[in-house]
Amino acid sequence: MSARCAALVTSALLAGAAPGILPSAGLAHGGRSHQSEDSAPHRAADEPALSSFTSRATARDAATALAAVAAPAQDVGSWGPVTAWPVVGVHVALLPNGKVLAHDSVGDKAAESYAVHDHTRATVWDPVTGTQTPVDVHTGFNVFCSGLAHLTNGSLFLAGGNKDYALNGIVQTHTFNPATNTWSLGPNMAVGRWYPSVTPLRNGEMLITEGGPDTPEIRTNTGTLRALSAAALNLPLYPWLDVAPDGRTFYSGPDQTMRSLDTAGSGAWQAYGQRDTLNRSYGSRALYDVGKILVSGGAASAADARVIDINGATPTTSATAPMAYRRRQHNLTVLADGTVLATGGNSSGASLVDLANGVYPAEQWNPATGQWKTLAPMQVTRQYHSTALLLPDGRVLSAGGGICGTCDTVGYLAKNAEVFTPPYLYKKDGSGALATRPSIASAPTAVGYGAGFDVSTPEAAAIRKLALVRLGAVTHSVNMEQRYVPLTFTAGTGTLRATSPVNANVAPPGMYMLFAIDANGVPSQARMVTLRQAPTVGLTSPAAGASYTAPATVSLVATAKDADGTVRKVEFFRGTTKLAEDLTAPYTYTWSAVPAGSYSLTARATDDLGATTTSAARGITVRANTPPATSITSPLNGAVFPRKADITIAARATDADGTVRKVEFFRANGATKLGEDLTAPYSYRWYSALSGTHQLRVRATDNGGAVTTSAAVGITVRY
Ligand SMILES: [Cu+2]
Repeated sequence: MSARCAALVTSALLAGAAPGILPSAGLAHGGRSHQSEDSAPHRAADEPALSSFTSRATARDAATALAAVAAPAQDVGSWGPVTAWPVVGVHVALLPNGKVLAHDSVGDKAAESYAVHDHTRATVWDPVTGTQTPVDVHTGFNVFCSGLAHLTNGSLFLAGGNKDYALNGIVQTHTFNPATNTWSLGPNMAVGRWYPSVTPLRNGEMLITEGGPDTPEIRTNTGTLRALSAAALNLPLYPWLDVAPDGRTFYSGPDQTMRSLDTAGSGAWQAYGQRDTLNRSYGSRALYDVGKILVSGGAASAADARVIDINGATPTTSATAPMAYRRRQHNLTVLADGTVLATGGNSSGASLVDLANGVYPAEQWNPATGQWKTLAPMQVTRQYHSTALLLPDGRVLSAGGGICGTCDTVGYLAKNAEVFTPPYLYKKDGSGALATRPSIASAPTAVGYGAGFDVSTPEAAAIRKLALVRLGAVTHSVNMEQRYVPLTFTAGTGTLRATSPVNANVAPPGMYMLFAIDANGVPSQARMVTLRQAPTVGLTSPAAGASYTAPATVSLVATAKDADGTVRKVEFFRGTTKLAEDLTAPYTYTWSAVPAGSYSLTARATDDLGATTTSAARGITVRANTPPATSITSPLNGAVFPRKADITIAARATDADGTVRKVEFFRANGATKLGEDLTAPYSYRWYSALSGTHQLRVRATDNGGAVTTSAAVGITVRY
């Protein structure tokens, strides 16, 4: 298990402002002293005091930073107002509807301060209207310090959380459904996790790593969990993991050794060389292009940044310019144009928070030049438990900070957020006005891999770049899934013909923002697009070209699989007419009483994201059935027998297009059955025949079930 519990590290550095304003429970945390703090009851009235203390203690630094980066918004961007939030943005995730899910803990103070952890404060923030909708977790658990990432359908999957004041992890998994704003519990993990990472995989599965237990677990596409029992490995908390172009999951930090994890079967790790010499604890990373990762900062507030290229057989690293500011506890965020934004952090190397050494200016890294550019400064210092998230309008949410022992000690609480408008959204004419954005008039809501698709935009001729950006899910300086995927395209009139990512290694299945960027570098509003693999389906029965005799019974059997999800149903068709559907494997249907004809049979599979695939057709022939011919050969019509005679009735029966299955013998003109014979020669011996006159008949049945009744033969048995 990893070196644990950074939240317990105390590195209190009081800012210059009056310490008398500090809230009451500002005791330093150390070792096992939580109980003593628990005895000091938490007062809700402290909360605004904590927030306002933070603002006042840092106001002068923020103002100094603002004065130092005085340039027009077209060059350095701008920050919106600081708005109070109902929760601290410790964990934030973009939802498919463009809103943001945020959650923190049971209260504003360090988790060690609360004896009971039976719920979580959570909110859905609408960046368009600014409204907050409470969506607290009431499953009985605190998902503070969980890992979180998007399922392929856009729901959030959370692993672990905070069990108690001793900061033990929980075994629970949760899912947040953004369509209903509801939480549900998933299966329990083998061991509790606190500070785990969740990584969406190429096949729609979710990888859960660390947070205590060293054995990774996988959430399968049916929602169950399995352990990667051969891949136990001690990694730092909140490890940095991303699916690489080779399909494995690449580990880029925060410690130095680079690794790849094959998540198939019971799992297997491969270790490579060192990324660099820094243990980038509370640094940050961003996958800003296919197989390319930027890492920056961390350790003792390093300025150093590196690029890792994981496109080849072994990863290669290269230096890139250092940030202008040393940072730890900052966030890296890929922007709509593929540049990377660094926000927040501290410059002193303080483990969690240092109010006197917050880094206020944002910086933007350009992958084309490898250079950072200093941008406008934020207004609230955002350090431990702060987050940043790219929004569908190309702006960046910057939220949170606080909720830790050291935070309480130094008076740090940032229960608020501010939104950064990057330079690319401003006109370049010095007017300070927002640029006219290109627009995406329409785009498909879902596309497969390596497929062409059309994006309609009135500005088609001006579009220079088209890209998918995966919805972010961020906590503790770790965006668990951000990924920038440029798309190739050709411009037509009002339309861009784009090609989707070649495979799920380049862009794991799930939801992405589609941005179009024009010649001025201005991004459109994003459209949400789901990448998904269609299911595969085939008919295994009937055999191709099989022939039947009418009325036929045809057994249809299909196999169906979905590489990045689950099969929801298989439908069976004759031509365009649906025969039936089966929701569960094995997928079967028995088609009965099929009349003569030629039929083209197909099966159509639908997966959990609504993608469908129709199988290759199988042709069958059902031939009309010629009925058998039959007649009584003996006795002859008009024959007369003595009383109680034993009479042998013999019949001939043939079938031109098959075989005779049976011949039945009757008297009373077919009303009374005497007996039957299954094999030729067909006969029946009628012992002690009844006195009187009889009309004898036989009835032949063939292999297709067709029946022919013979002409009657009249006989007399004397009294
Ligand atoms: Cu935490």
